Amino acid sequence: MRKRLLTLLPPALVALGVLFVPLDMFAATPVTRQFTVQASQFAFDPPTLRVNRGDRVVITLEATDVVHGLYLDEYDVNVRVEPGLSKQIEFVAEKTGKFRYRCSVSCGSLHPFMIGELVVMPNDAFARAVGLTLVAALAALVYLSRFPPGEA
Ligand SMILES: [Cu+2]
Repeated sequence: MRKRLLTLLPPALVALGVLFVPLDMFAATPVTRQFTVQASQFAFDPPTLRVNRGDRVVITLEATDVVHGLYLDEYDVNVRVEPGLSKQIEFVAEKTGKFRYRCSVSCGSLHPFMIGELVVMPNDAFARAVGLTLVAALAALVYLSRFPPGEA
């Protein structure tokens, strides 16, 4: 029984490595993500922007009714846009997490609720998932070759 467990130890260690070692070289290549966000009383459309870490984010902000703004503290973004016009915002999403952005111009009674969300995903989740699957498959092969089913 102990021998069987020992057989699984090396692949388990490799699996931990796959999970936690920084894998920058396997990370998805950063791309430019373009969004057009329409600001109107009292919402952003679309309300959620999803990108991967390292992506260059280009947001074209349009105001459809009155003057609005877009304020995203963590990325040092704060712009104001006149109705009928648009403004471009550009930054590199180097921090992962969920970040709220809000309207920075008092645009009416529900202005405090005019909120959107930027979601920055770690860009190596897919590479790690593939790596783990391969390690698990290898471990199963090694285990079965040493302890074929049916043998005591
Ligand atoms: Cu507003």
